[in-house]
Amino acid sequence: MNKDEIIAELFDGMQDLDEERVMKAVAGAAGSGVTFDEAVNEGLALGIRKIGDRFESGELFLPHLVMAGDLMDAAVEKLSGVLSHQGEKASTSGTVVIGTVKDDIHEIGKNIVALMLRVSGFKVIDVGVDVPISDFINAAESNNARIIGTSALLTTTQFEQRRLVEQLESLGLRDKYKVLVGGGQVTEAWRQEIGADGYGKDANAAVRVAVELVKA
Ligand code: B12
Repeated sequence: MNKDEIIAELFDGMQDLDEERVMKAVAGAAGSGVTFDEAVNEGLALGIRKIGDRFESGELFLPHLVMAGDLMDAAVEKLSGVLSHQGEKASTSGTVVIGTVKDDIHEIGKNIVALMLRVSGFKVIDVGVDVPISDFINAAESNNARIIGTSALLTTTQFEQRRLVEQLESLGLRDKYKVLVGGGQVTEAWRQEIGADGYGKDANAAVRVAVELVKA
């Protein structure tokens, strides 16, 4: 399969929750010319978003989301071994604390961002999912981090990203850290509204913005 066919297979296989098809495309990715970022962002991630849309419209149910999550995890894990990551290298090494905010257990996107930051030269402290703001700050303080990144996939949990900025301000720590936000419905407009420093629409953008933030 060539690059376009691999991307199409990853997309279709994911949106059909067809594990065999996805894994066959993953195995064929090496040597096809597809990059890790293209396979994830243009193939798998677009496919899993279709699953989300069909869940929202009532056509699919929670077990389908769970299956989609597991399939995405397995595919990304295998792809990361098969393909090399092509991204901007951070010239200054910096530590990033990253996690998914409280009451939110979505971790696939956060894991991809963490992986891409690592291969781009950052030290990454992944604090996991369903993480209270205080834990992000404690991890940043004890690891001498430069950036705190939060992922939020639910409209209801996005507000935790605002709370991080407020909490840092009230502790007198706002200038010490660059705050990076991302996840499903998060936008540049939201970043501006809450006064965060950077927004990444996908893992590539996350790395690019993180590199700029450590330079600043
Ligand atoms: C898989 C999935 C699940 C899985 C997650 C498994 C796992 N291990 O993570 C499970 C089954 C657990 C799940 C549960 C639920 N889910 Co869900 N889920 C999804 C789904 C289909 C895919 C999410 C995903 O992995 N996308 C792929 C990744 C690659 O994309 P991403 O997360 O956006 O990440 C990229 C960027 O956003 C960015 N990024 C991400 N994080 C960060 C962080 C930083 C710092 C930066 C810079 C960038 C960045 O880079 C990433 C890589 O490119 C989405 C649909 C969708 N449109 O996203 C629904 C979706 C997010 N879920 C939804 C809902 C409603 C739920 C549930 C409430 C369902 C229920 N009734 O129980 C629960 C909530 C559980 C909880 N408390 O968190 C809704 C949210 C609606 C809303 N606006 O609030 C969505 C949008 C589906 C829908 N259309 O209705 N879900």
